[in-house]
Amino acid sequence: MKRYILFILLFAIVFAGNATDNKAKIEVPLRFDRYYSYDEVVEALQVLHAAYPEFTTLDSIGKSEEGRAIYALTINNPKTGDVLSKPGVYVDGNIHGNEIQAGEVCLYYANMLLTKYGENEKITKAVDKNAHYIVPVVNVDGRYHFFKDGNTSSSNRGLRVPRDDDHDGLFDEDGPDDLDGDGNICQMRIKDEHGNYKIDPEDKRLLVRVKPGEKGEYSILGYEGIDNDGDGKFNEDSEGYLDPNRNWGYNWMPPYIQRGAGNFPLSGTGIKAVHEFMASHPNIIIGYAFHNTGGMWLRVPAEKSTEIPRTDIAAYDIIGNEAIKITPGYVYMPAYDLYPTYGDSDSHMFFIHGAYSFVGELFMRSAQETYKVKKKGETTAPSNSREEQNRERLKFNDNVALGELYKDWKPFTHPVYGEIEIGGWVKMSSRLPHTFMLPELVHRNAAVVLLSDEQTPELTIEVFDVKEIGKNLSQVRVRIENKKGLSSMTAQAFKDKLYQRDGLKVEGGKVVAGGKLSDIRLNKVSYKENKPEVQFFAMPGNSRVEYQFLIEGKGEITFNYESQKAKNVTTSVKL
Ligand SMILES: [Ca+2]
Ligand SMILES: [Ca+2]
Ligand SMILES: [Ca+2]
Ligand SMILES: [Ca+2]
Ligand SMILES: [Zn+2]
Repeated sequence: MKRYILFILLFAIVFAGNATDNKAKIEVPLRFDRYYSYDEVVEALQVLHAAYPEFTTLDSIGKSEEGRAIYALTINNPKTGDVLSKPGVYVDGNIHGNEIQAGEVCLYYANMLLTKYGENEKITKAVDKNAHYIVPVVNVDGRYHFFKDGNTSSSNRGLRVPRDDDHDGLFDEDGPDDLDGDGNICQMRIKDEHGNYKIDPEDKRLLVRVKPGEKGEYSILGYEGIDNDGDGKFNEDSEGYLDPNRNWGYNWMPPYIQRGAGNFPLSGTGIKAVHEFMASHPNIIIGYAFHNTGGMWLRVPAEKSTEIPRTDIAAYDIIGNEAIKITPGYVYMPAYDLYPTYGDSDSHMFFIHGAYSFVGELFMRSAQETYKVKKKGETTAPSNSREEQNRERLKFNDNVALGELYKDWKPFTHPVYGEIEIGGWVKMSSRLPHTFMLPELVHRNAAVVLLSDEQTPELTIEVFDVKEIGKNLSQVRVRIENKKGLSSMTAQAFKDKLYQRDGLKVEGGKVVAGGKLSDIRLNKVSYKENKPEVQFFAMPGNSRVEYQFLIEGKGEITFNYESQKAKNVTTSVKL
């Protein structure tokens, strides 16, 4: 008897141990066959930083409305230069609380750079060449609550700034309620012979609409929930809503023009923190904001009437046109083609911080929705009716996703409706790939960021011709090249004088005249009228320019091309 009790006790201890320790240990390399909760993302960043202290800085750059820390991981090889001296590549994700795989893309990118450094040539070059700034989770409260609370796949997107949606004087008083406590907000349905739905004869878990004159079996009551404030309406005022991707500084519009904009730009505490982080890293030359869903690479403008210089579009195209091949099925287009937005992060990055900016809309629903066979000779499977698509999606759930995407209908006694049923698609069922598909998604999208690392400017400078043309007077020709696709400064930033323009400075001797060699064969030079020792110009992608200077005096003359975003280059000549 005693042994029996001891055995039970031991069993209880082991079991309790397991129950409290259900969190997987987070180690380097990170895993991408699962999703990390907010706390786990923080831990993942900490273990990466601990494993590569010489290459990484981990900063808490600000706090959310609920006081959670927003982390930025900086990856830089100090042996190849100071972090601010290199073209900066910025990557963030999960600004919408439910778009969690965006965080995984960022973590994967960081993990890839650090774990493959020294082993893989491309990665080694990217780490040595660029400064990498990674903010995996912008909406930290959103990620926390998406895991912890009952949600649908598209709820819990905004910031935790209370708002009285139904103007009853109460704030966020009636959100959806996870009645069965399974972590999902599913659907409620009730038996009803006058209802518009009946059981799908082909799959009894689904409902189909009745035809005119046909007898119904069910009515759909909507999302799981009760009337928390007893006003006769269900779930009419849920958390927020402040859309963090409508709260940025460029072209912000108030809420009566655009819902969710917030009371003023950067009113979200975390949004302001991220803006300040970008501002304090003026070397950021390209930025990615990852979202879901739809399979898209979006560039500026976000609103059709805004004009973007042609040369900037050409630079975007170099990456965009390649990105759609790296991520099959994605499209590349201006953001306004999807719908116009104001105060979005990509416009903010481009117009305020002078960086090329992409939105990566991760994941195509069709990837896990369709479960159909192409007939011989067909290039794509035929598109089916909505009902047929639901059946296919459910087959995908059953036979590929191990049944994890859909909850069978279960009876529930509702305080108002009485006997109902709860069931349907769970929060992880759409907008997110099933975890077995996650590794491919994160890799392909991180590969696009890697491609833009390669396209950040690589400048060279040389003195290629020196002639003595008079007593104590020399003619010196300098050539600067940019061998990569992105300009050292966007044409927009140059035009707007967003910051000190890139340019060439001559030091040493007295520069009598200087200017661009507009035709080297005909010796044509456009001399600058004043201060010829300073010439302002950007180095566009894949470009080469020659400058000519007439210099009085002898000694060492240096030529510095200085750029806020590209790495400075310098050369000198002895006259
Ligand atoms: Ca209210
Ligand atoms: Ca539930
Ligand atoms: Ca209510
Ligand atoms: Ca409710
Ligand atoms: Zn989004």
